[in-house]
Amino acid sequence: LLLENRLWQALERNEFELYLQPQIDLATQRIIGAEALLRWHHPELGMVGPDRFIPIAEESGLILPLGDWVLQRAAGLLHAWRAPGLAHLRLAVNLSARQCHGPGLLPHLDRLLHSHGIDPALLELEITESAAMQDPERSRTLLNELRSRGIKVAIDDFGTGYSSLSYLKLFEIDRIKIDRSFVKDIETDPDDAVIVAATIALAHSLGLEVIAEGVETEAQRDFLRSKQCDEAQGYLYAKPMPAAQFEAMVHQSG
Ligand code: G
Ligand code: G
Ligand code: MN
Ligand code: NA
Repeated sequence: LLLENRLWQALERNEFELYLQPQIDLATQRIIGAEALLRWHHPELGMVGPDRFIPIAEESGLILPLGDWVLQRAAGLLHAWRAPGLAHLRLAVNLSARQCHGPGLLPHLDRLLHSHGIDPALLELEITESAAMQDPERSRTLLNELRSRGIKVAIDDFGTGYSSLSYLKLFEIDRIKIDRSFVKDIETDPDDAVIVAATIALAHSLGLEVIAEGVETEAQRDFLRSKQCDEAQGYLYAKPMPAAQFEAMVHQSG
């Protein structure tokens, strides 16, 4: 309850920050973009991760203004990235279930893209299987609306839901994110290796791109590259970091 009260004030007090985790093209090893991951600088507790406050924000409804704030901050970053050396970068933003199913999302996105002069193809929205499956018909409509605007759509935590394959059949999407629970034991568990390889092949044959999450070792990276996985994200490359640090990293690597 204490955390919930503080959470409502946190938005007004500007205590949230978007950290960015680089996403790497496995063929070229170049940074092609980032996933935005929310952080809360709590005055007493220090840095609080989203696992602790997103569920509370969902429950209390704060997720709607908070989600709007995240999108606004993301649009600000994409606007700033029109600068030399950054203009190719894509930014992926997580959407919560309530955000997906509320009425305000599309008008908010339209306003932001227009006012910030953003190429919609540089914005990617990540939706988990479980969020989309809460209301498949509405999700289908939403994803079609997003894609008709040129916004990219990725399925987050792919493989952890109860109906991953029907998801692929139901929804128009651009990319799947292989959950890190499958990547973790890719070298030691033959089942995981087979699942990941088959998922990449399946996605490609459906015309989808694939990013692997939670890549921590060179052996994992090499396996994924040998299976033609398109992109990777994980501690092997970098942990989530403040935007200025991410931008410096892109400039250095370019
Ligand atoms: O950064 P970290 O790995 O601790 O994130 C944990 C979880 O919190 C991730 O699964 C991610 O999907 C979720 N998360 C992070 N940032 C956001 C956000 O801005 N909005 C929503 N809805 N979820 C987020
Ligand atoms: O949206 P999603 O739930 O997938 O959020 C990604 C989360 O995974 C973030 O909280 C991020 O901090 C975490 N993460 C990113 N890369 C790695 C990694 O290589 N290993 C582990 N254990 N966690 C990671
Ligand atoms: Mn995500
Ligand atoms: Na994930």
